[in-house]
Amino acid sequence: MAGAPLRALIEKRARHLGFDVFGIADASARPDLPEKLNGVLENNWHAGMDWMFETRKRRASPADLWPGVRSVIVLAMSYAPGHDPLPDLARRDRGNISVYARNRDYHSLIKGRLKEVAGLLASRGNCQVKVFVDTAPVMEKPLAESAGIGWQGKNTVLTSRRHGAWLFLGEIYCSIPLPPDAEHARHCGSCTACLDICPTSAFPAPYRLDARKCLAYYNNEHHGPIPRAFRRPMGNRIFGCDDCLAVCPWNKFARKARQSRFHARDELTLPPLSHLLDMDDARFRSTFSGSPVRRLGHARFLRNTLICAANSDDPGLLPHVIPLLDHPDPVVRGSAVWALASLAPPETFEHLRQRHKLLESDRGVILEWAGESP
Ligand code: B12
Ligand code: SF4
Ligand code: SF4
Repeated sequence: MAGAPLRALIEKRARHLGFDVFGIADASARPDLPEKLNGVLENNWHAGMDWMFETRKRRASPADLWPGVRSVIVLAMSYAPGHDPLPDLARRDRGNISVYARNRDYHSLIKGRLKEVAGLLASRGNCQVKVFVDTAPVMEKPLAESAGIGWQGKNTVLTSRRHGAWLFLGEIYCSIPLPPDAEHARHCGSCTACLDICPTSAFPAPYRLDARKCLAYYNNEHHGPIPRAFRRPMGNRIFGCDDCLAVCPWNKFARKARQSRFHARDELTLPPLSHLLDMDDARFRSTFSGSPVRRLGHARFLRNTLICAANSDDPGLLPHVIPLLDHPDPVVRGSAVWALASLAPPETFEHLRQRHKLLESDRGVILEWAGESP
């Protein structure tokens, strides 16, 4: 089987498996990507994500990743929340987990189903296939644009007229030519809502993002202390950031995600910061089992939660912060000092600083965190 009948067969199976959008791009559809990716790397907009530099050649060109590829099938699932998440930012005593991480990790769900579609394609099309979701060196958004699934908005996110900004992407690379879709036109017009709302001005220009200024980079990808300039803007975002997605006017056409595994779990919807600070490693692992938050690890999770505690301006959190001054990880201890300095009156802060031996032994780290020169 080949051509249009093969395409119709795999599209039908994909939709049956819960994919909301399906499109095909020719593997050579984006000769512009090497130059664009190099431009991003030369400007250091990839921040500490060195893997983007290391894999740049095969990332920007499907044929460099796999010389046998002829077509790229892009599939997407909606994770639309069915409500506006922006008001959640005002709940300063709560931890705000971005919409995509409030339930199951999408990687395993999407990958399993992509493999099923790919298996059918391989057997009926008598071809070779490879499947990718997120972590492979593939530029998923521009390929999705070429496959007619949507367009990259000014926030760089793949946006759809039907599903707004709330789509997870996955791809099947395949070794035979399949009838491609037309590239999707851009529908941002004169709108600049996503650029205007960004709390850290992370867009150097429309359609370009400087990850060195993006909160989703700091609270998700970054290791080490959160740089001081980004602590206040982090607000209550303990994981990810949705502002530049949530504000997009195209979301008004999005229906709540069909996949119940992407619907927010109650415990992951604005949990109290006090509960999160009290979690030990075992409790952290069981609460976030299966969620992308678990990939952070307990120490980085505490780091983020302490920064949000500092931003809560609620001294009632101090009893939950103080035990973390003795945490074995210096980044957690430093974040606890930052929270303490923000929440405690100066005399309490001074008293604790003198009492805690760890504060002395980590003097350099701690003073830097507390806002003084070591
Ligand atoms: C690295 C990464 C990040 C980084 C960098 C984000 C970024 N915009 O690149 C960080 C950690 C910040 C991040 C955050 C998020 N991410 Co992310 N991330 C990725 C990842 C792994 C790679 C993306 C990539 O290649 N970036 C490199 C840049 C160079 O790619 P690009 O944005 O397409 O580059 C374009 C522009 O630079 C532009 N450009 C460059 N030069 C020029 C010049 C001119 C003249 C013009 C016009 C344009 C232009 O053109 C390039 C090509 O189109 C992908 C998965 C994947 N393998 O693709 C997920 C992915 C992009 N992330 C995803 C998600 C869900 C998010 C978050 C929403 C999570 C959250 N809520 O916190 C945020 C969104 C933040 C945002 N505004 O982008 C989804 C997005 C789905 C979608 N609908 O688009 C993806 C596709 C994962 C998936 N499989 O679903 N992410
Ligand atoms: S995810 Fe948040 S911080 Fe990052 S670009 Fe969008 S609005 Fe700005
Ligand atoms: S908010 Fe406006 S500019 Fe940004 S992606 Fe949506 S339509 Fe485009």
